[in-house]
Amino acid sequence: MRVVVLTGAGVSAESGLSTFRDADGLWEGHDPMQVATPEAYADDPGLVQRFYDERRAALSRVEPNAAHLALARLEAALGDDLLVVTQNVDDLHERAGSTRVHHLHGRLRSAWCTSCDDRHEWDGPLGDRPPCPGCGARALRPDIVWFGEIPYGMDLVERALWSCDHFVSIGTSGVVYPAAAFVHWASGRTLELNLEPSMGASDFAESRQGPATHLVPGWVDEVLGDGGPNSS
Ligand code: BJW
Repeated sequence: MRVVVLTGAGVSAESGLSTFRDADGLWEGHDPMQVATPEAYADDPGLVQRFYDERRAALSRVEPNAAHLALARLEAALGDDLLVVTQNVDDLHERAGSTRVHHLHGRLRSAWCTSCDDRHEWDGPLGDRPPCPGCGARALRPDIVWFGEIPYGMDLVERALWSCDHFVSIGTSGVVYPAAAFVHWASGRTLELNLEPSMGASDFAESRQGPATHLVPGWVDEVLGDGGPNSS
């Protein structure tokens, strides 16, 4: 049984990380959607770096929740037959124990040097323009996919979707492409788990509403008890 799980900001909300489009989604009076573009970075790199420096620092103050842990439990049972594709730039899936995680929109704890094109694991701020550990240029930017940029690893994601038996979308509003289209590319049964019906809820074979910390452990129990590798 091959399973592809897509996660969005809602899966990390109960860990204390803000979503993008819910009521508290503003930052210093700026809409995050206006900050997450290459044009915004070119206009005011300091502002954009502060936005991501603050979010990178916040990672050390939060912990994975029951939804992240349930997905790690699913990987322990399914192994290579599970792929978690996350739009999130946090590291809560990994800290919960998941290893088969693909970050479609990049990672906060990675810095990309626009001079030498290398990427480096990064925990501190970038706003003070530290030199690239590889080439020394002061050209490090957040390793984040902004609007108008190409998401990472689309080949891998497409292949996984075309051959999956189950596609489950968790905690995403379904307004940002290409992730919003994955439900149409998935070959298997489709299920949405979200606090409220997303924009594309009617495209899924089934849609369940509630907090991720409740819905995801329940769904994992179902998969492992019915048709999972432990069932006869
Ligand atoms: C809970 C919960 C709880 C809350 N439990 N649930 C016109 C038409 C179509 C497309 C386009 C268009 N114009 C431009 C485009 C393309 C554009 C796009 O989609 N724009 C739309 C706004 C229309 N997309 C792009 O530019 C992408 N690139 C691209 O398309 O390249 C072309 C290409 C594609 C493929 C192959 C080859 C070429 C890039 C998109 C980059 C997105 N980047 C961001 C910011 C960077 C990351 C960061 O800073 O963190 O990524 S935007 C932001 O939105 C972030 C997120 O990953 C992404 C999705 O948000 P998400 O996760 O869904 O969060 P929310 O807040 O929207 O929703 C949270 C949900 O959780 C809600 O539904 C809540 O109800 C729920 N929830 N608590 C369960 N406890």
